[in-house]
Amino acid sequence: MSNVQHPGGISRRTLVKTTALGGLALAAGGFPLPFIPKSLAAQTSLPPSSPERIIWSACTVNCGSRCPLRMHVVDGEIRYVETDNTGDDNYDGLHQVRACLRGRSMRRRVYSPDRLKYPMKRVGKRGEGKFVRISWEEAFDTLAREMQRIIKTYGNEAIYLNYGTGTLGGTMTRSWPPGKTLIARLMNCCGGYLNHYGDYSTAQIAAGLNYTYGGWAEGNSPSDIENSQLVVLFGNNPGETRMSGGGVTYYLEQAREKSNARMIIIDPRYTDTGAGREDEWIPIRPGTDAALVSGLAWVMITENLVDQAFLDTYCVGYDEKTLPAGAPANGHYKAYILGQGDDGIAKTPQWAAAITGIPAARIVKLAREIASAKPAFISQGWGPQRHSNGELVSRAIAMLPLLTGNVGIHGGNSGAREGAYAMPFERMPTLENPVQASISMFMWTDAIVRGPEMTALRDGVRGKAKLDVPIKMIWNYASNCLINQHSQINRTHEILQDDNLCELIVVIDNHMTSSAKYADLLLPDCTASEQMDFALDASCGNMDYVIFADQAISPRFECKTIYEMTSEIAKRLGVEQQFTEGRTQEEWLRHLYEQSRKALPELPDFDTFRQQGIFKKRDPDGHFVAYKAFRDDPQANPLSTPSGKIEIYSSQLAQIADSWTLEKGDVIHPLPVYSPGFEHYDDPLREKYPLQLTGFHYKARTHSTYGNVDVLKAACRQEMWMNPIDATPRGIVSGDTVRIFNDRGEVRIEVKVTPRIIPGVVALGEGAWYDPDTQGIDHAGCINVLTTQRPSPLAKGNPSHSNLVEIEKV
Ligand SMILES: Nc1nc2c(c(=O)[nH]1)N[C@H]1C(S)=C(S)[C@@H](COP(=O)(O)OP(=O)(O)OC[C@H]3O[C@@H](n4cnc5c(=O)[nH]c(N)nc54)[C@H](O)[C@@H]3O)O[C@H]1N2
Ligand SMILES: Nc1nc2c(c(=O)[nH]1)N[C@H]1C(S)=C(S)[C@@H](COP(=O)(O)OP(=O)(O)OC[C@H]3O[C@@H](n4cnc5c(=O)[nH]c(N)nc54)[C@H](O)[C@@H]3O)O[C@H]1N2
Ligand code: SF4
Ligand SMILES: [Mo]
Repeated sequence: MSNVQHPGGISRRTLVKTTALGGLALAAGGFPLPFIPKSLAAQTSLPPSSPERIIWSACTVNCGSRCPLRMHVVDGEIRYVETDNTGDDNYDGLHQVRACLRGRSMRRRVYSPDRLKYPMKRVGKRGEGKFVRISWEEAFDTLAREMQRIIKTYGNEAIYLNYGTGTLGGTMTRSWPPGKTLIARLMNCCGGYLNHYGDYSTAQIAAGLNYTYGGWAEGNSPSDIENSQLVVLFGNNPGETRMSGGGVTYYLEQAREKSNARMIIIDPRYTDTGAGREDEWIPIRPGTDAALVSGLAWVMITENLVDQAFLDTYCVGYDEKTLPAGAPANGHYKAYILGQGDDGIAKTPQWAAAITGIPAARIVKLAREIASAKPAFISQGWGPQRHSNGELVSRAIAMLPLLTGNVGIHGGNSGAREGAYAMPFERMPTLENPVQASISMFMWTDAIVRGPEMTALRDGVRGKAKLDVPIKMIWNYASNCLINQHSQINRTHEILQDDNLCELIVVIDNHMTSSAKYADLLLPDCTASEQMDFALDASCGNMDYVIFADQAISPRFECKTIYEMTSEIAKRLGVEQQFTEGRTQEEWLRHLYEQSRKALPELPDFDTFRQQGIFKKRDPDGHFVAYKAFRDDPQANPLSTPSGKIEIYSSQLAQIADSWTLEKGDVIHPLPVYSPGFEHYDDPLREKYPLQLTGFHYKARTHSTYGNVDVLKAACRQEMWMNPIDATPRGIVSGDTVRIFNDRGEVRIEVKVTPRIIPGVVALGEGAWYDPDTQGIDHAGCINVLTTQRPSPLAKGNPSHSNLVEIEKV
């Protein structure tokens, strides 16, 4: 079954030619027509009294891209939205950064009926969504008073800044990481807050590859694929997750046009990144990539295809020669693969086939293909690591470029996700947090219920041996992680409903989201269209840019900017001068801009930039090559790992494995071994819940943001993917409504029966707007009703893609 063909069997070259810029229905390129209201299409008929102004703005959501929007404003209202029109459309020049259809639908988000209009306070039970309108004065006074009470009663450690990425691309409005937000700046003026580490995106890979490479694992820029012979993507779907004309999907295809690199996609789903452009799709069971890699390694080792000189020079623990002191005999990787280690199992292709669902012959062929293509760009998205065994998976996938010596060279990669060139641009200073303690971003519900029981060695508390107090107040800024985006919604609901536990929840958002319904104080924020900011943070290739996101319209209703809100609260807490330093929002932006110009002298003056809207700069080094300095001279440029080398065997992990208290079944291991994790393909729980449910990031939304835009919902329906082999015996056909359920809850949604998914697995795009009925059954297709709060072993991260469920036709 592993050779499931992609639909149509069209050669990718044909498709690439006909679909510039990624060629996706929702990708960049011109597609504005259906979204211009009919009455506005004829701009030429505007009365002379209301001249049209075109204002540069931006889409600042967390999609990994970042796009400029040009707002056409008439009579103080956005009439329609266009995107970058600067420069030429030359890939080798300062190419255009074209927004996807989400960004182009921004008008519908700004003018949505879901917009929060006034400050409100809760009146019903928490989570019921019953509020009354209050004045801003009352909101600020209450907030300041309650915050002081909580600090006095419990200390600053009881105040938590929840994860929220709704506007992480802003400078003043930046909502993540927590320590870089205006909320953090405010809290740091008043004694600090409980911080978090890690993120829902990359918890497991960041923790895992930290032990391999030391720190965040870098990747070559995707533009460097023009030097590659082969591209191997493990659970990496830039066609859907890096969608704009400035994003990875554009680089990937343009660079492959130059190098003619083959592309192999390893994913349980046939993704839009493939869509005819790939050379092969290899479907794999979720959570089993480490087994596939082990099988590939067995072939490479036994057929003498490994780059022994690279492993000897740059790595620790491949074989006995470089095994660190203190490691057990035969504790090295080669012994593990050949069956000479602890478990005594040879990781043959047959062994791997039984676990992954990929035929042994295909594994042998793939090993030879990868080993013989020099150089090869081997990368992983973040789907494979968003699992219960994700730390091990991420390290295992990184073994392939190590075994083949592809790290630190042009056309190669580290096995991590693609990297990018980044300009030095100044960000808002947020001061120091006096509170040392931090928790994994995934563990906040536990910190509400049992904070003082949470320790470093069991729950991953950092900065301290244990927490002293539970979370008593939450700032939830630009976040739907109170409910929608956090795992196990029914459990979270129970915890939040009890306002004796967490005593104050402040939500600052644009829309009445499911998280907003859990606010005690609900504060309406301006959108990017209603204020001035700079937009940054695109994960792209070898061209970086910054966008002047100007104010296009005045704030809607009574909305205020986050800077105004935090300044007003600072005033009430007696720290206004320290917080504002006497500057308005525009004065801060002018100040930061002048500082940025010192590092980037080619930046035009502020007013020219404002007119020009976007400033782009190409990487002066051509392409970013991860770990190039280390490869060129490992003595002069050691890594930040304890050995200074790439650690295949990590003594630090061996020590953690010995000292941490772990749940039954949790594995932390010094080597990148295969361990199935929990809720896996071979779990005894499959008797009850036989199907693996995996999530994915969906083109219809950025998480939940844009999830209320009608035209996007219509264009890309929320539906559960299911293979005919699983659907037929259940009497299910496309378009049926199905129950997806496990012990944690139930979701009802339409099904799409398709060979684009491996049998035994169903998939649901994450981020749909949670819509429970009176029995708690969700009717929107919100996957977090079904996901678990159990954290992954090392990162204490979200295993969002590891779930077992059963499906029935309604
Ligand atoms: N099951 C499952 N769950 C997941 C994931 C998964 O793969 N599967 N993915 C996880 C990942 S990787 C992430 S990053 C998180 C993302 O989770 P979140 O960071 O919560 O992202 P969004 O859902 O986009 O919600 C952002 C919120 O910001 C609001 N917002 C947008 N713009 C603005 C603004 O200008 N001002 C203010 N104040 N608010 C604004 C939106 O209305 C929305 O409520 O979800 C995680 N949850
Ligand atoms: N349109 C859109 N773009 C986005 C986002 C969004 O919500 N919408 N979110 C943004 C954010 S914050 C993030 S963190 C990134 C997320 O980027 P990723 O984490 O890379 O995205 P996912 O869709 O979760 O996973 C990528 C692929 O991995 C596959 N996969 C799942 N499990 C496995 C496995 O065990 N093995 C293998 N080989 N593949 C597996 C999935 O089917 C999917 O196709 O995307 C960003 N871009
Ligand atoms: S959602 Fe992402 S790709 Fe789409 S317009 Fe916004 S920043 Fe660009
Ligand atoms: Mo993310």
